[in-house]
Amino acid sequence: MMKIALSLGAQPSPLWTLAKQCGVDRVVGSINLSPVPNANKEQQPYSYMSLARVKATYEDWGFKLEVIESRPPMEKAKLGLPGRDEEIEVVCELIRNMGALEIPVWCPAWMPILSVIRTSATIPSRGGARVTGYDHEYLRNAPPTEHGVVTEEQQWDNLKYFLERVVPVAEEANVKLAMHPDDPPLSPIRGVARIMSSVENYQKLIELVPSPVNGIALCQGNFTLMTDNLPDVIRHFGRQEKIFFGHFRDVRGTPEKFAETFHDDGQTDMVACMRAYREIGYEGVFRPDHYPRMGDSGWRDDHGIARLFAIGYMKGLIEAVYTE
Ligand SMILES: [Mn+2]
Repeated sequence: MMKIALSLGAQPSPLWTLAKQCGVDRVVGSINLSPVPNANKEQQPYSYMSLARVKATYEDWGFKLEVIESRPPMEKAKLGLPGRDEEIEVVCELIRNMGALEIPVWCPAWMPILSVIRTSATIPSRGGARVTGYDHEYLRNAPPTEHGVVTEEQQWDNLKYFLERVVPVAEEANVKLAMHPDDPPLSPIRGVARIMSSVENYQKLIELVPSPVNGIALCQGNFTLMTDNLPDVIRHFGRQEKIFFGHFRDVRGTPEKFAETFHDDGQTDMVACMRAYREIGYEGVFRPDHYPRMGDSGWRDDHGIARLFAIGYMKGLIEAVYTE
């Protein structure tokens, strides 16, 4: 059965209490993994001891640390620049330590330079809630980045170089690699290729360096923009045992123009998706993500109440689908 996890920062907060009260027992670790200058190896955030303390703190509140979604700097690796081997060594160190601590999944992403792009965080949604979105029209005349044209071919070369070094370490550590899609799944943007943007390219990813640990984070908000039949895509990768983690969320629109939505208000058949996860025997965690900003304008509660809505929706859907 799919299990619900929440992304929670490594310091206890009122949200931890709310999550527990909603019956969430699993977390996706959100940790700053940037190397600390002038610190010794033991003091780095990806050291065994640092990660052990994070895991122990979650467990003090009754949370099992299922996934680490934070990433150390990987920009040189993504661009194939000098210094990439040092970045890759940090990634390998993180994965070895996760394995030793039995943290089963790491979620990398491969979006050089531009990362996740939104053109607005204040799009009006239901009842005055505000959501984020992307409209490529605003980037039509955007200048190229300082890196000029970055081709898909270069990106595949750099990703292959990265995976050839990281996958054997992950196999040894028994840590699964769940690659998050490009957000938006659109390529190129401002001259920069974004290769994790199509179902075909995801198949290419898992065949690039074949391994039981080389797989997918099925972020529904991105994948639903790559296909008009997300349940089929879930079955396609599920049959290959390649879905290791996911984000349970929805959008309305196209890769060129979309807005985030509440779970019950998007374009995707969420019930059919949940049935697909049941059919493939998915046993890992999913977390909700990209919550609408609820409440009156100006009222900030760090998305606490929208998370509660998302958890309730997911719990109800899981219970309905897994008992029918
Ligand atoms: Mn996502």
